[in-house]
Amino acid sequence: MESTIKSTLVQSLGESNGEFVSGQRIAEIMGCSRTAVWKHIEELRQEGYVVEAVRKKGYRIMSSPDTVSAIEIQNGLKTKKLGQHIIHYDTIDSTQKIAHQLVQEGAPEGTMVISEEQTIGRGRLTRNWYSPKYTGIWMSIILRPNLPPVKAPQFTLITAVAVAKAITEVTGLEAEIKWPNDILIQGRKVTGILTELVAESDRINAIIIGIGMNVNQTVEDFPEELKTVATSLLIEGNEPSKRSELVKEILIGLEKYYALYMTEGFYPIKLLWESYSISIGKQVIARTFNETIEGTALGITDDGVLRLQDKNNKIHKIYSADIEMK
Ligand code: BT5
Repeated sequence: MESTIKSTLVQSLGESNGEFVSGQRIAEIMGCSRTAVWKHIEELRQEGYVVEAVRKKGYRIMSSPDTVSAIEIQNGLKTKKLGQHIIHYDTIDSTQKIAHQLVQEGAPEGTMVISEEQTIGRGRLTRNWYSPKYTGIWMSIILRPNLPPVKAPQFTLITAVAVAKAITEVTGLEAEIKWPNDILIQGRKVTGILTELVAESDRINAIIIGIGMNVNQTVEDFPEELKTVATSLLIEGNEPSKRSELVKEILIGLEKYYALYMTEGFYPIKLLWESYSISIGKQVIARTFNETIEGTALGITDDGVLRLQDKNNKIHKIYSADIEMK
């Protein structure tokens, strides 16, 4: 079915909040005949929607398929920019890679790429990100803040707050942030964030925020090497979650915190971030590009840099590292 027709149909049914909508009413909204409405409803059913049809009452959606299509995400999405333009794939190598191409083509702020599966999902440096089909959220969002490039790492922390909050809102689970880019539940990684910068010498052209979230995987779904370090919302909460709901919450939160950051600076984000942080006050090992430092994580600076105190009381500023909790 053509996506605009489908989108209007899903929306007109969705807005009635579970009430029936008459075939006549849908036909008026869509500007087509009642027979055409019936045909489109049949097509929706073939795509996994459960639609109840009752004579003289009309139609209502009983359940939607768990996809992260643009239609599912944009249905009822109340953001101004983020997610207003979505490119959805069934399978792709990496949403991050596509987002880079879109940046070069001049894609507007808020453009988002999302895929049901990634075949070459990537983490930081040259690491892989395991992104199996239909069970997680693999998405990249393009932002175009008018800021100097040094500010880019703060976007990982802004995103972390939005993601941790979205998890709690949708599932009730308590998510914690491990500096800089991990979201953990019960000490295991449920989400990774990858912030990439496209910049000219003194100004950001675009920031591409990649978010990988494990949602409906079981323990058996993870490869051996991830079984003890990774987790999913299903494993932690014993209930499947609707991925599109989570994406909506992430977009709403990210738009809100991004606006807050652009008007008031990093300080209010820092306070929120600290309320979710697991590393502060703990003994950690930080592996940076060229050294390994052990010490106490004191907190983050007003720029989002980690402050680490070693056993000789020397305070180190860590801009980028992998953190191991002791
Ligand atoms: C990250 O890297 O945590 C950033 C992950 C970003 C993934 C998103 S998905 C959408 C977008 N498109 C992409 O291609 N990427 C982004 P890092 O901190 O380097 O962590 C990578 C490490 O996490 C790996 O070396 C594994 O040990 C582990 N890992 C891999 N897949 C995982 C998964 N699904 N869940 C938990 N841990 C995983």
